[in-house]
Amino acid sequence: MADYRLHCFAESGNSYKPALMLALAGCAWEPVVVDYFGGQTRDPAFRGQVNAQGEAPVLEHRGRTLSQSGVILTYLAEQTGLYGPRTEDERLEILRWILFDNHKFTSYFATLRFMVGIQKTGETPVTEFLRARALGAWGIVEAHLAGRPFLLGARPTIADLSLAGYVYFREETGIDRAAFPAINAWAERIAGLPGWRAPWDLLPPSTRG
Ligand SMILES: N[C@@H](CCC(=O)N[C@@H](CS)C(=O)NCC(=O)O)C(=O)O
Repeated sequence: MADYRLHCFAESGNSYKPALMLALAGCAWEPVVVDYFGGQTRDPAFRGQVNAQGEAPVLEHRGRTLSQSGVILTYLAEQTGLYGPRTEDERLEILRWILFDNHKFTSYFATLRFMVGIQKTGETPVTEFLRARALGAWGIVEAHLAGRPFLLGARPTIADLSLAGYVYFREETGIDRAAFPAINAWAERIAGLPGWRAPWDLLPPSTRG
């Protein structure tokens, strides 16, 4: 049996974050598909037995059950000794970027992608609001990455794996990705790391109900 079990699904960039870490670290792991589109995250059984917060990803390891991709990435960095901080300043800088990612960089973009690219809602005041917020967050990351190869500088960390969760998806969002050359170059650098695989090659898809 694999050492790590990850409750996840391929359309979920938040699931991709720890899956990518497991792949890059060469860990023995197995996916447990979450049937998100079938409503599993809203099922009381899932909330009671897997994650009371009603979300993927969830990691099981040696009797521990962890949720929140930032927590899981932190745990995996500690377990593997890879992609983690080497100093207290780096620990705080990684935390800073992971919080920014969860609040703004991932969350606005992921919700916009879900509405426009997956649910096909068409343009609404909500999608206009989300796009403006996503563009603001992407602009901040673009400016930061214009001066360095990875978020903390010369080497990749779990902060990069967190922010990279959604950048490989190409569903329609109404955002011109060519306007973000530093983010695109950074995504290519991450894709060049040994063991890298795209989300759809790493994770099982949820069914579409
Ligand atoms: N901050 C969380 C976000 C997790 C999240 O939003 N997961 C989505 C899939 S990408 C989910 O399971 N949503 C369930 C729902 O809203 O019912 C993390 O980083 O793990």
